[in-house]
Amino acid sequence: MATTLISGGTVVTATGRSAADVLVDGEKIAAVLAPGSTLLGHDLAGSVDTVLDATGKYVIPGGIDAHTHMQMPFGGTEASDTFETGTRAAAWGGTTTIVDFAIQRYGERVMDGLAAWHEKAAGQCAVDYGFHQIIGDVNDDSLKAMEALPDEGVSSYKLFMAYPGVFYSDDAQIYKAMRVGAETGLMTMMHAENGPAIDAMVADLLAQGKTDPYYHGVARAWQMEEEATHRAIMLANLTGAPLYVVHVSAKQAVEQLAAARDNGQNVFGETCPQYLYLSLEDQLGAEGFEGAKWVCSTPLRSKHEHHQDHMWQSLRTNDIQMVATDHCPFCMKGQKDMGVGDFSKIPNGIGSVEHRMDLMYQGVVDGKISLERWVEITSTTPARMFGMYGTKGVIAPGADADVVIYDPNGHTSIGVEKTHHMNMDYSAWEGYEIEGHVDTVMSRGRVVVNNNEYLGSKGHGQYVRRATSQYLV
Ligand code: DUC
Ligand code: ZN
Ligand code: ZN
Repeated sequence: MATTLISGGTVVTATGRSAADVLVDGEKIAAVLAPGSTLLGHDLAGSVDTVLDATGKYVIPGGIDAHTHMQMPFGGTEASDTFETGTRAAAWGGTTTIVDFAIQRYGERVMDGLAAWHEKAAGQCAVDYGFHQIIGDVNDDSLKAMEALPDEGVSSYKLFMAYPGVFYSDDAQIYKAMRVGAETGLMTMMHAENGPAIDAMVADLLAQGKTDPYYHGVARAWQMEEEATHRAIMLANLTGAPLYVVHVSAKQAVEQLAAARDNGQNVFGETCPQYLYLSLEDQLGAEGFEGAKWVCSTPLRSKHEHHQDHMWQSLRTNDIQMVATDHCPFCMKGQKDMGVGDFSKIPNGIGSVEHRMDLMYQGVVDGKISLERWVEITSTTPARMFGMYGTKGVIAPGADADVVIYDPNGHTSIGVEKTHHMNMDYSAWEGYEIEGHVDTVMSRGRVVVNNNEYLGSKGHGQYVRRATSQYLV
């Protein structure tokens, strides 16, 4: 087994930072040592196969993006990143594990959906991957199948309160699924927006001739998110299901989660970089059809209502526990442009899997979060939340050697022609300048990115069988 010493860096974990060398043996971290340690009297650096110099840099556990949709069929098309291109872009950005969503569509069986997603991903991925299970048709058969998900290494499932006629579950279905989820030890993930009311408002806006991308944000008002979040919390309270609300964007939804947590309920919230940096006015309201680039759901919120500042604050105070991307990219040409003249036909989603670690590191530079919190919300909490901790999410002996060397003195310019490796014809983050740089990325002991060179390969990434969430009580 090849050995590597990552020497001279500052190891940063969710709980602190220290000068330390990291010894990697094969696919695993073998030791975290005082700088310059010796092995049986020998200089360690002289005894290993490879030395990676991390002097002046941070050594962190690889990022975990717990919310992606590679090649997801959606909105009359399919997300433009495949498992191959999307995980390669993830690697470029210091993300060494993704958790994607296997889909059971209406009329299909759950395990057939899961098998189909295994088929799409197997042999394609550059970094490791796991699956959550979308239950798009809650019925007796799918409720039974949910009980078997832990045996498949799937410890979480997702329901939608939005998208009637596609993935939508009504309250009775949510209640039934949550009961099974609670008994089975699954984390219930929820897309919390009031879909039927949104669809009625979309029809009203279109009838008034309001067809621009901006109106996507108007129709999916914060009230729609707050109401659904509250309803999900109440149903979780009733059934005893632990609840994880995905892509939280409205400060009122955060307040619902915070109140429930203060009340002792086991609920959690995830946000995404777009809800921290971007807004209804500046992006969705861009000239002409440009706003389509940022059509995603939940939508970008008004900067005048200060949702973005509140979201950063919620990350600091742990009212929101982690950051994923909801990576669901579509190209402008041939995909987003299906919605010219009708915003409701624009495929929902933006791509960020490559930039999450950088965008959140900029939050450290800007004084919004601490260095340790950066690691916690991008790697350690996702690992704990979704049953991977110990193997992933930490720099410690026995963990997978998923390691990123991050240079705080480096620089990253984001743009479709610059650092972009996602399969998209635009960047939602065009022009963003990051005061830091992903220098080296190791995935299970193999260097997959080094000094702006890709060294990984399709098929290196393995399926991660996930255990029960550490946040279940
Ligand atoms: N929201 C998106 O923007 N895209 C995929 C699905 C979702 O809920
Ligand atoms: Zn969603
Ligand atoms: Zn999603």
